[in-house]
Amino acid sequence: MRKVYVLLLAALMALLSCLPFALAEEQMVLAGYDPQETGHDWNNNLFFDRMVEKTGVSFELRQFADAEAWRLEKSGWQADGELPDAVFKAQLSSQETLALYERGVLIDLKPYLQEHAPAFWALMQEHPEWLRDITLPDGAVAALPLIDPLMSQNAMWINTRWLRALQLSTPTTAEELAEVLRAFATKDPNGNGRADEVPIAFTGLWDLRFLQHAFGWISNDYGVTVDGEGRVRDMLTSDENRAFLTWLHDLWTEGLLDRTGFTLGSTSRAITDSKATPTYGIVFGPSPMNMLPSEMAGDYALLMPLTSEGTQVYRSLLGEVRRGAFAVTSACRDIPAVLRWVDYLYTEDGCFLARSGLQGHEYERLSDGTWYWLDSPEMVVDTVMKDMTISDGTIIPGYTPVSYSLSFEDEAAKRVMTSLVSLAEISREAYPQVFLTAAQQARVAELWPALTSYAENAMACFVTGDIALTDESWNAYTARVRELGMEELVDIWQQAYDARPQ
Ligand SMILES: [Ca+2]
Repeated sequence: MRKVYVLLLAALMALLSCLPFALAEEQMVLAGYDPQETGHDWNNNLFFDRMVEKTGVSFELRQFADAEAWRLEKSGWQADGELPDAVFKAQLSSQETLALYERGVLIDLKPYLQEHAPAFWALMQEHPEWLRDITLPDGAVAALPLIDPLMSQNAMWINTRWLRALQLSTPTTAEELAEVLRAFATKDPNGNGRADEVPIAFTGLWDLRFLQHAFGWISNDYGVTVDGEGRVRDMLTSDENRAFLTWLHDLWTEGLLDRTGFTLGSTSRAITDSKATPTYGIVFGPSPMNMLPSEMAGDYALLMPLTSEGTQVYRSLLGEVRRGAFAVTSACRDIPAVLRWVDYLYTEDGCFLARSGLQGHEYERLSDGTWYWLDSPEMVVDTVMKDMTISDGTIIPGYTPVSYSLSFEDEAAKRVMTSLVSLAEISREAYPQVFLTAAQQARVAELWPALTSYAENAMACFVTGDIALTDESWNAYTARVRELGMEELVDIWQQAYDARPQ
């Protein structure tokens, strides 16, 4: 009898010990896209284990490593179908966010944020403009972003060694810039006895557009800007643009702009040989290191935006908010838990955990806040970025405080970051991030390709002089741009702008 009892007890114990496994099967599902190239394998990446320790929330992880498979997965989601509880590294376009929210797949997180995502909510209170960027026209918040005040920027980097060699001061206006470029072109600042200097290296109108600021205005890649009264303006056909293109043509005629600027891509322009003679006066990019070997890059300093009639402005390439990084579905079994998990990434500790791993394991911090990797650079690339951190590849939800970027021990990186902080203070988006309706999106997709292809080509021809810029040619250009639908596009951008929450 006693033996039977023991057996029963053993069976009961076995049953009980199975319980955690049974519960484990009920784990919430976190799905997302992290491409193969990052080397991330979510089920073997320490980030997720450490997040369990920090937040007490664990997930069954469902990683998609193929972009097309992930896109198809998202497009197939229906409110009554099988859904993950939440999506991380979601790479949701604004159209996907809106469509999934409208079909009831993504839920409005707004009512939960204050209570269940206090770190995120505090940031939104401090920066209402960030909240506005992620808020749908009906007031809902369907996806959480990455917030990084030092988002990738297209800055101007000027060769300070040349400035010193020619005893020139840093230019502060368009006129002074032209003077400096002339000196670069004619006075052999690299000292090799040849006129091989390229005063401004650039790639297409895309780079040159960043010089519009020298005349007190900026525009986005759709050729529009928002004025002080909230009116969207077509800058492609504006008098300002005509004056700007005329100025560029003068620079071109004087040989101050890279002759290959309209024909070669940026990779073929980059100097990779550290022993090469420096030939570039000004380069564009997020850092001089994109175009120059590190030995040379140290000579290049950020050229602060030029001033025009007292106005100093610069176009922010991406703003401070990258949308669509995280969302919660209508199938979510525990919204507060999911938000507690993601909220950790909006704290400084969470930023470090996602990007640098764990203090004492992957990185260490000095008392002044400076942090450094404990492993060699090779180890960081080969192992830490793959297996201990998650920020590589698709954007993560979270907040990257400026202090994080500024406190990395590398001197060259610190110099670049410090410069970018000053630039960020002056920069703003020419047109904010909006949510277009499906109909608006379709119309833009219909009109824009032909319009931009025509306009970019015509403007490049005005710069090079292949088309002389006269009243007649300008009128023909503006007429064609309007004919291709610019006014309708401006209306769409205006409607989308007006639909933003106040
Ligand atoms: Ca030279």
